[in-house]
Amino acid sequence: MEKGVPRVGVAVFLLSGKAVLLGRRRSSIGDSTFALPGGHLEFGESFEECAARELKEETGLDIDKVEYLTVTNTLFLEEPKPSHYVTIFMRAFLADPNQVPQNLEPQKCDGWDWYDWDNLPKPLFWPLEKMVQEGYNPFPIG
Ligand code: 8DG
Ligand code: MG
Ligand code: MG
Repeated sequence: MEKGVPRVGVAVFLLSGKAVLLGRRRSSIGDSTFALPGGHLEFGESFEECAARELKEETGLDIDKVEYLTVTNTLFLEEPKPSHYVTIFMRAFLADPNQVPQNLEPQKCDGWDWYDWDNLPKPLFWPLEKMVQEGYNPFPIG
């Protein structure tokens, strides 16, 4: 196996009511599975800046109340291109609740939609599926 270096991903739980924004990936990693918006941390960025930039690039949405939730250390060895990600998970809300997601990178995603946390689509991107199975909940308490 050709070894690269670990990379930093930032994934965003964008929440609206009981729902979360997901899109079906078109990628060498997790192709055709439903995943959170997000991408790679760029040089000099804060996690919050990366979250806001990726959301804007991928969905056109402006986000608000961006905060850190958790981190994972994940090996994608079964993928066409084996890779290793340290992924920072952030939570955010819509800056304007009337804004509608657009599919601005159709080569990377089939489209964005809201899914109730109690009724998530299948198959989820496996790292996300694992978090859900372990009982992870991104919603604020109370
Ligand atoms: P970029 O060129 O826009 O910077 O990157 P991207 O094409 O948008 O990257 P990405 O694959 O969407 O996200 C980077 C990595 O983050 C991804 O390959 C693996 C990791 N990652 C997880 N979970 C999730 C998730 O739920 N969604 C996203 N988008 N990435 C995730 O570990
Ligand atoms: Mg991106
Ligand atoms: Mg992405």
